[in-house]
Amino acid sequence: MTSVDPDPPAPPVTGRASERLVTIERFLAERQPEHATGDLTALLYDLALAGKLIASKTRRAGLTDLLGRSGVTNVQGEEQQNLDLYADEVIAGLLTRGGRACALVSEERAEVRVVDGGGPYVVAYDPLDGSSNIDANVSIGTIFGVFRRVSTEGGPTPQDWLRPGRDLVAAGYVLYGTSTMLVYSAGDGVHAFTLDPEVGEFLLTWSDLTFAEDPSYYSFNLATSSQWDRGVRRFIEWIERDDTPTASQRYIGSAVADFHRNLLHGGIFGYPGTVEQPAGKLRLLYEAAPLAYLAEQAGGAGSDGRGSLLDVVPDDIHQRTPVFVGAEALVRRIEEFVADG
Ligand code: FBP
Repeated sequence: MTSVDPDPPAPPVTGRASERLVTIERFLAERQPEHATGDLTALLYDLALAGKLIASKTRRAGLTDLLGRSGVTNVQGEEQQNLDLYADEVIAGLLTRGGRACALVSEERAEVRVVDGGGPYVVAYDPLDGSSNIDANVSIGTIFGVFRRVSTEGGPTPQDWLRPGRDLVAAGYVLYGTSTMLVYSAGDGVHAFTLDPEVGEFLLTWSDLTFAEDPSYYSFNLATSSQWDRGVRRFIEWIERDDTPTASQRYIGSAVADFHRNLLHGGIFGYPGTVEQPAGKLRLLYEAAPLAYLAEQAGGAGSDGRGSLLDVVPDDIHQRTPVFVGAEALVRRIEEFVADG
């Protein structure tokens, strides 16, 4: 029997390490397609600035009254953390004043926020993903997805935000961890920037990130596995066998952080449906679809167990979905096991 190293050294990151000092502003401007109006670039700047502001608060949360619960319950039935509300306010404020967004979909708001006189984009976002980890000082993040408005007359309508992930023009996240990183794609690969707190700039760390072929990690909350689809349980049995890819189990409980580690070192993150919650926990529009978009841009895949998450058209802005995102071979393997039932 081969002995499995429980803590293998992380393989090198599959992406081009930046040899030059490049700010996100410069990178976005250099990568802007010829026909671009600059609106998307400006909107991504606003999201980067929101990330800097939220990072400055999360870093000092224990020194301020921002830790803890707000006593208010959101549309998901979850008690909102003070930092959830702060992050939502910062993002909504910047995107409303920025003039590039016509509608905002937020995990923390029951309804869509329509921006008078807004621009051509709809932004769906989770202001702070992994809220249950805030007080424990574990990595959390902001997730966002950007759609181009399709309606032409009057104000934006549900046809502008009840969209499949396939229609995204950009997606990304800001990870508040050992360092603050912004990872995004606008349809031309996945790129990562690190916030240099001394100069207050997001500087390019890796461009064109892709999922490593050999997976190092699988990330599932196994505590609910007894309630999962038989196919998903068989996948876990398969990946834990000695004669299958050597992957270690790692689960942070912040989807953005679990996704990020697996993007850098190869692996899969999954949040299956259960008997009690067949649609799972994660939300399609502002958690699952943006992560699936990034996964596909990085040569991986995103699935609900039966097909691509990017082809699911939501009926509701807070619709939930089972989620499996990561290296393509592993996502396909899950789909096969689920199909076998
Ligand atoms: P929010 O914190 O944005 O509500 O996100 C949900 C989430 O925290 C994910 O980030 C994470 O993957 C999952 O829930 C953890 O759930 P559980 O505690 O059931 O494993």
